[in-house]
Amino acid sequence: MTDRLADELLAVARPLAESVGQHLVEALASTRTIVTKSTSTDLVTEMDTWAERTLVDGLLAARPDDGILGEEGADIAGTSGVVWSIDPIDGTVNFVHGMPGFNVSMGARIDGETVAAVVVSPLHRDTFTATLGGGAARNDEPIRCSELTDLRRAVVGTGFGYDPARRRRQADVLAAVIPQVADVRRVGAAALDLCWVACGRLDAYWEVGLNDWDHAAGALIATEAGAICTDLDGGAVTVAFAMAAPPALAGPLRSVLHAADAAAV
Ligand code: LIP
Repeated sequence: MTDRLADELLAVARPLAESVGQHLVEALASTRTIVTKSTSTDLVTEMDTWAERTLVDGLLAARPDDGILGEEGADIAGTSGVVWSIDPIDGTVNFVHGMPGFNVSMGARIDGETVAAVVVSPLHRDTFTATLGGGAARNDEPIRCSELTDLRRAVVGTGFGYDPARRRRQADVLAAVIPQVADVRRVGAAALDLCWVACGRLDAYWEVGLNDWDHAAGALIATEAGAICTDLDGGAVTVAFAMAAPPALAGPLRSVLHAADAAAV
């Protein structure tokens, strides 16, 4: 993989994500069809499907041989060796409620490793980008994660899945963690949680049960901003467990989450 290829991939994805993000803002006030997916709280709107189709069409127009995996069903194998993992609206519940935090997330992988990433949060006017080894940026300004060293002063993000039984267990973990940190935030969009760790708005983040498209782009952005992104045992982020923290907080947070049996939810 050349740096040039990662830059080219980002140059394809960024305008697509920014243009879709702008359309989502314009669609916020209009009536929309809302249906449910895995559970009654897992929502999908006609804008999720429109956004995914627009991103897929744009990617295939620029790079017809790439593979694409998308939250709303895109599943194209491709032949180029580049596979995109896209979430057309990460944080659909935020979108439905007209709250900031919904975002467009696109990560390009080669041999399973994300090499280029963009996350656009249009209501915050934020475009987060990264390329592997090339650093991370917010609106073209380089970003770094928090320099905090004391977990007790950390504002930590987390999220909840859509399955009610899992949510109950996640609430138990939250109850164990919250006395040991400064505060907790539930942004409602995993890609943005990771980007907020990248730029220091959040000191750290953890979540169980993400999908690939939730973390494909954000984990590269956080890593390139200096954060440690791992599963609970220090391995690669997976759909089973994701955490992101500055180097000084990663160990202490991992210990707290281990003690709370956070991976078992
Ligand atoms: C959502 C995440 C959210 C997480 C949910 C879900 P969606 O993505 O970003 O933070 O807690 O489980 O995965 O469904 O809005 O694209």
